Amino acid sequence: MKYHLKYFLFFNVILNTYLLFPQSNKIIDKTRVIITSDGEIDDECSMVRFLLYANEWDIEGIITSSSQYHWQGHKWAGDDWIDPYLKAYTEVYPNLIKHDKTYPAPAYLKSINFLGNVESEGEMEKVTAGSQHIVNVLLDESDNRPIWVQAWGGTNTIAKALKTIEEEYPNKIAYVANKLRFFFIWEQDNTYQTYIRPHWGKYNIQTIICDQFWAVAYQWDKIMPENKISYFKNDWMTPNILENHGPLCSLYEAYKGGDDNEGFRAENHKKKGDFRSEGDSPAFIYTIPTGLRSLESPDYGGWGGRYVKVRENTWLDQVPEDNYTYPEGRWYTSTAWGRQYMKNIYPKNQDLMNTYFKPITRWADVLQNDFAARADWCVKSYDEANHAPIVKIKNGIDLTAKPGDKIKLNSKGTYDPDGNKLSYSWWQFKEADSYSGEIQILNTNDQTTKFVVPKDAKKGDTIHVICEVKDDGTPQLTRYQRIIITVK
Ligand SMILES: [Ca+2]
Ligand SMILES: [Ca+2]
Ligand SMILES: [Ca+2]
Repeated sequence: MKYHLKYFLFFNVILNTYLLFPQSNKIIDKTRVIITSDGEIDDECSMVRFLLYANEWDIEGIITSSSQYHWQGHKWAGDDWIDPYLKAYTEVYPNLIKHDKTYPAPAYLKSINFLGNVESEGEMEKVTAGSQHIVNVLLDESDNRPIWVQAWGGTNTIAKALKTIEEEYPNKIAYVANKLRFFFIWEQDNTYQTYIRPHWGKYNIQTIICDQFWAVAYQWDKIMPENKISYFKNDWMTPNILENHGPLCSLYEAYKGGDDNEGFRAENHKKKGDFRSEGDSPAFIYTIPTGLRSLESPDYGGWGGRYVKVRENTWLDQVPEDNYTYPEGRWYTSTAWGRQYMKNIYPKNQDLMNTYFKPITRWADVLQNDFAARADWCVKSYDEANHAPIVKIKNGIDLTAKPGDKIKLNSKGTYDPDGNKLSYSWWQFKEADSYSGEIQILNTNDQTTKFVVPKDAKKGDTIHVICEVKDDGTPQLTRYQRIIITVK
């Protein structure tokens, strides 16, 4: 049965791809990503997790950049810091493809790994292999799909690529802008403000600048709620990730204990083997397909957080204070709300802190279990490991309805590739929908559910309902389908 489902799914993907895009030989439904990273120790942790999810995207570039914290010669991990991670990926790749044949070949990942602008903070004068690769990908008109360009460090290499396009291919600017989606972990240098925003701002590029990443950065132990913190402790990290999961997970730089960690505030209650930091991971976690449809709008919310529009097409973290004024310029260590809170206000007003980081912490247990499953994929056979449920909704996922209408939702057809028993939970994503009230969902733990569109819902209001499905495998895995009902 397991194999039937696997091959059924595989052929379905091939068939759908062929039917929808017969001119292409690519698997079309993957999200395209380029990552740029400054090689900080927590980028190294993020790199392990990123590579475990390499099957989820068309990875178009892995580029080393600088930042206000790191550049060549200054707290620098080395121009080739990624090499050991790609080497370890090469070693676990034969096992990873037992779980998904679409993991990219190691040689391919090496071929798109380049050194970008790294000589100093914010350097964007020189054409580098990294900046030029980004130029080439963005100008390639054989693939017009959007591309999520992520800054795990400074935005300078991205800025240099855009400057090259502006200067040498001015007639392609609009074409390139139309493909671009930005996800920055802070503005870790000044180049977004000094170059990208003034020169490319008018093209309305969707730009997420994230501060809520602090939930999974160095201060996770202050921010994670009590019921989720165990997933970041040695007792969980060591057996699930650090030990007996192959050479890639062995590279994961967990907290070593003592004061040997540059840039890390050693605290007595952190133990050897504890999670250290993955401040940049939200940039790619946001693009993992989970059924939450987070790529459709930054305010939908998903594993990588939830963001609100503060100007033009720029999305920042939702600050839980009335009359808060976002800074006009950079959103970074000196201005971002979460950083300021952790520095100046913590441990006071923790209800505000909990609200601010909830868009990430709410998923933290699920996210860690998913990570553990991927770690298993490095060493276990298909039958020994767990794989996430596939959630299907029979009624469609974009519905329209009038106030007073009865909505029935049916998730029959949802299945687990391992044949695990599934449990269901239907809930309203109140933060994400524009309807201000609450709907009464019936049979919240059945495969089918129903509710009435409230009488006070206005034309144009949206109601977001999540069908959340958990398997009973080890570790337990969760997937979703978001259904959006628009009131007519
Ligand atoms: Ca970084
Ligand atoms: Ca499963
Ligand atoms: Ca709402």
